[in-house]
Amino acid sequence: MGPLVSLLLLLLTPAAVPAHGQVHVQSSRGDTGLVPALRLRTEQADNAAQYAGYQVLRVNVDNNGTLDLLRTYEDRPGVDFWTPISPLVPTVDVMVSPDVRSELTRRLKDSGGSYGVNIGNVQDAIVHQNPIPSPFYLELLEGRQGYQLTWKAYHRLAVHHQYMDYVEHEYRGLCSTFSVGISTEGRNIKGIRCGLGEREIWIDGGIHAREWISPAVVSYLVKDFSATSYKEQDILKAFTIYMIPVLNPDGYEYTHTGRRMWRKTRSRTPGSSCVGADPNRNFGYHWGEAGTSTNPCSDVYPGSRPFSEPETRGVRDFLLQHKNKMEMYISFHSYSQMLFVPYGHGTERPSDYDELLRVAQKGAAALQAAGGPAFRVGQASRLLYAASGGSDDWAKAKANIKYSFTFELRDKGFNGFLLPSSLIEQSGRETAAAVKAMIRAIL
Ligand code: 0X9
Ligand code: ZN
Repeated sequence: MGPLVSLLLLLLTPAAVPAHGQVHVQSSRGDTGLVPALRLRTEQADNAAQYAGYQVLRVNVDNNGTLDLLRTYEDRPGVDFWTPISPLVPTVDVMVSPDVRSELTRRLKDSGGSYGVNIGNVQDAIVHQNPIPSPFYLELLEGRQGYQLTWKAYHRLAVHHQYMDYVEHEYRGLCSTFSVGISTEGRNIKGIRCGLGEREIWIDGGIHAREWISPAVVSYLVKDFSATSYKEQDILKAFTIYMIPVLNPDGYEYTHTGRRMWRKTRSRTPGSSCVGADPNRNFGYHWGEAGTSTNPCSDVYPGSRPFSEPETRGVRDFLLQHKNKMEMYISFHSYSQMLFVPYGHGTERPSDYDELLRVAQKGAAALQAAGGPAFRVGQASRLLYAASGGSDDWAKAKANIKYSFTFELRDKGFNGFLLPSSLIEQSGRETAAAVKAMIRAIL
């Protein structure tokens, strides 16, 4: 088959593509019988099976009684809050085991509370999020030179790293790889810089392990600033853009092979059997205040001290070295469809808040103009909840980066962290439009 024919077929094939460099043969265990036409990755099927019978509920919190009731479920086994218990929002999304589900729904009914079901079958949703493509498409990808990354599937860390190596090789003189260190479990915290300019911009994804759309979208930005860089010459002449798709590589790999809903790093805490710290609570500005828990088992445990995690130390050291050149910091999370402006630890605002808001609003407008949904713009502490020790606040207050933002990407909870891989491409397209509009707003 000639390369042109292959390319044409690639473009025409609607199926998703593999999450690995090598092809995974369908396992008999992967054949659940529930979804006969679907092919599963072995590790994905094992991972999903842990969530058998789990549901994601959307609880209405229009009264304080319900908020208090939900608080009694914090840090309980079989309970995972997907959105924070906050008086600022009308609903809370919570994933529950079958046991907790019966208890919680009964108590809600008894107390006059109400809820809906966002995801009726979490196991199924995990399986459907990232299907293996057809054998025909796999064969085509096998024959592809250079890299296996696509924007039709969620990929493992090695595939993200392979893509950056490919971009460095293919766009020599424009892009080159870099590292901000090694994770707790020994993985490279790898990034790629593209651009020829003196001025600098930082973009990171995958701080939170389970928010898979984030690394996928950052790798889409890498593509935009390399493969189609001719369209972005104004940006790339003025700026060098540093991009790290997977800032928490240990957590990210664990979501593929261990627990799909893992959020934190994978560091060991002395004196506790619980693992990991929330990297977005671990930065050294207002560390350990609002929105954190001293319980090492909590998903918002900020670590034993500021910058206890090698992943956050890597960002700190790099950004401090670039203090005088770095002008914009953007961190990608999911989900909620919001774009945050500092500060998030509390409701105080920086003196240049209006200017930051102007740039963020340009981003949200461009995102919508590119066919995306509406994103709310404002402070996390006013739109969602106050949370301290975040990377965005630290970048603004301590690393002196004027324009600091956090995106909460798609969706609004219909799929939550289990956003289907078929939505990666559109998310990438609309988010890239937002980022480029924000950069052009400060050109
Ligand atoms: O809580 C977080 O870290 C972010 N939301 S998420 O659901 N992805 O976990 C929001 C962080 C906003 N920034 C600050 N609070 N500083
Ligand atoms: Zn997050």
